[in-house]
Amino acid sequence: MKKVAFITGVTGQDGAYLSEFLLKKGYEVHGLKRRSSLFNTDRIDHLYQDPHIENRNFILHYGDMNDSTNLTRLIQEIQPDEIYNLAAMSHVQVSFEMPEYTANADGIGTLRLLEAIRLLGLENKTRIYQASTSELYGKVQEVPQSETTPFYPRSPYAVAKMYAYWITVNYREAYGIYACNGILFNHESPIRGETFVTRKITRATSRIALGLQDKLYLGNLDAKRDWGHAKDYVRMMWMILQADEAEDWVIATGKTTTVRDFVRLSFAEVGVELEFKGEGVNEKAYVRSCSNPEYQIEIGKEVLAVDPRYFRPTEVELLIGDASKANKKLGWECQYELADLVKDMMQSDLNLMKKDQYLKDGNYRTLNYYE
Ligand code: NDP
Ligand code: GDR
Repeated sequence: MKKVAFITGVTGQDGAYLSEFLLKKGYEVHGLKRRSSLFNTDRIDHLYQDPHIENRNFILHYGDMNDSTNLTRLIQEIQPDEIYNLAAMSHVQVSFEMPEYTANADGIGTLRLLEAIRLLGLENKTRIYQASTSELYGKVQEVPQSETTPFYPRSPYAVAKMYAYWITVNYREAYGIYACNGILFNHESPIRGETFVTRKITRATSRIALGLQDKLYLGNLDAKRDWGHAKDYVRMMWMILQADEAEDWVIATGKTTTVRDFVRLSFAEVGVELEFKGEGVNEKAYVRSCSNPEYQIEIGKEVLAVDPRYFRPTEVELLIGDASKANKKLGWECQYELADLVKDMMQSDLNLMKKDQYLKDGNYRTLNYYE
């Protein structure tokens, strides 16, 4: 019998990789997508199956985390063996602008799924994975951060995710539901949303190298993150739901890097060495040398400046995870190093931006949205 999975947030970075992963394992995959005025399925278009064919194994349903009746009806129809709750308003800075929406979708949204499992009497059938986050650790209490490190959330996003974390634990303890939190540290990829810092950097580096953009503006360059590759992390989501017992797990690489060093690594991929000068809001980066003749970037050119609009009201300065529990008990290990991740993202963005260069050369309009 093939297993049936229901993925909320199927159109996001992790939803797309997880769908691929589960389809390869022979699952029937159902995904929740939001109605939008334009197609929003870019990341999963290669998996799309015409609704007119029979025996599809990848099926999309309209819905929203803020709509309990919709979620309950879908779970009743799909009767999933596994639910992966990946849907969220996932941008930390945006959550300061949309705190109530974030609380509803990211916090109460999780409750809606757990309640649906209970109302439908699926406690013994349906396992659920909750996309928890290293943002729960927020203000540094201890490093590296593990399953026993106390939480101190520092944004409306993290506070909403904290509710989701505990309601998942509570439904496991109260009703015996197989419900787990994966406390995942930052994970990136070529399909990472364009406004997260890594993708913003690899896109801008590619555009600057190709002469499509002058400068990159960033916020806090000192923030340190434990960055892994999303492909490694979705494998772990599945492993978490296959374990004998429902538990909570930290997933991380155990290494941390500043935003500034991520910029350095990205520019190095196009043969550019940068020199950083100044401090705080006055910090800038200039091209010291350029060894790749394919990219004609002027020596001394200013390619990065700090813009305080990207500072957060409360910041998470340092994240570094201790995934030894998952390493030991589940045998999980990352296959990608940070250098592989940067290379993968840069190669993909250079290819994408070459399309823009082609359009620009032909006097066609290109997207100039750098947020
Ligand atoms: P993305 O932002 O790429 O994807 C989020 C998904 O949630 C999208 O499919 C989005 O739909 C959907 N979504 C947002 N709001 C709603 C809503 N109200 N109802 C239904 N769907 C909604 O996130 P990632 O793939 O990077 O992350 C997946 C999950 O893991 C998120 O919950 C995130 O908070 C969490 N997480 C991510 C980490 C990371 O480093 N990537 C680390 C730790 C946790 P649409 O495409 O229409 O916008
Ligand atoms: P984060 O990711 O907040 O860790 O949340 P993001 O890439 O947005 O920020 C990482 C760090 O970079 C600093 N930064 C900037 N960030 C953005 N987005 N844009 C900038 O211009 C910029 N300049 C500096 C930030 O201040 C921050 O310190 C991600 C999301 O995927 C969450 O959903 C997830 O839960 C956590 O990772 C783990």
